[in-house]
Amino acid sequence: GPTTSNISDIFVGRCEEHVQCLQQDQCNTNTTLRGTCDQLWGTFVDAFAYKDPCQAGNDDYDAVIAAAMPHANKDESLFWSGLPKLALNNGRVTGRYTILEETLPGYIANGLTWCGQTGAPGINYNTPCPSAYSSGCANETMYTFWRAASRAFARQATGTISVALDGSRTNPPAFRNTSTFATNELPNLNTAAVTHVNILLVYDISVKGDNRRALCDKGSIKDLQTLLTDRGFTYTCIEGPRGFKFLQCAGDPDNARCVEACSFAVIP
Ligand code: NFD
Repeated sequence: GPTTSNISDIFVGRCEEHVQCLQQDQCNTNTTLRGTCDQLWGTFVDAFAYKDPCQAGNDDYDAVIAAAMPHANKDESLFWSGLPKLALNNGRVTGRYTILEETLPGYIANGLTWCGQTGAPGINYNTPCPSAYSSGCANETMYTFWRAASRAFARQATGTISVALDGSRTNPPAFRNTSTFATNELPNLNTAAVTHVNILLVYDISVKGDNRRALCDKGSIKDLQTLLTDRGFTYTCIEGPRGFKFLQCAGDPDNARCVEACSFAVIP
């Protein structure tokens, strides 16, 4: 669609929510705002207004990210790839993990649509913003923002990091080497600060039949492990981490896979 209506109100409001810690369950991350939320909106507009939305510069959002650095505590950074529908995207439910969408820049921007136009008023509120997947739009402005945010999120990660992948998909495979995770996050991990990588292969309980399509020692996950080893990281890999199964089961408690998981509670 076009730029989200009332985006300036939403942007500043979400920024204030994060900085003032108004969403109580979401106050697990340090906020990192330099200046005010109104100033951050101004910096954000400067990054894309009056510009062709398909010709963003790679560094157009660097000032935005510098003013609102993503932050996660040691051992709590969680990257995800291919999982927006598996209970992960809004981050409220991930407890001891922090995803980009819970940090200041990710919280503000998640789910918003925006793009510029060369003519006044500089922001396109009327016609659909172009997709980064469309031809000639490799430098699409929103995706440029997410790349910048993802780079910064990866650079600040310390200790054990985790990556959650969709273990139930085959095409693309669970680890897609063209994903933001592969191209912007993995290469920006600080090899001196990150000690270990925890791969979480999440299986989708809504898939009929065998949902364990990816395994730790096979296919794309082996490729990922090779990349990690080459960069000097040790790793572990978990097939079907329980927390992510319970998250899905909370939303679909009668699913046969969930009933099974709780059978230990039946007293004979
Ligand atoms: P994904 P990922 N062009 O599930 N992140 O590894 C355009 F336009 O495949 C967060 O790529 O995982 N959009 C958000 C794309 C967006 C493209 C991007 C592309 N070539 C990255 N590829 C967000 N919250 O919106 C992917 N997308 C879009 C961070 C598409 O909307 C996350 O914190 C898709 O639903 C995570 O650590 C979404 O990006 C990692 O990068 C995710 O694609 C996930 O990127």
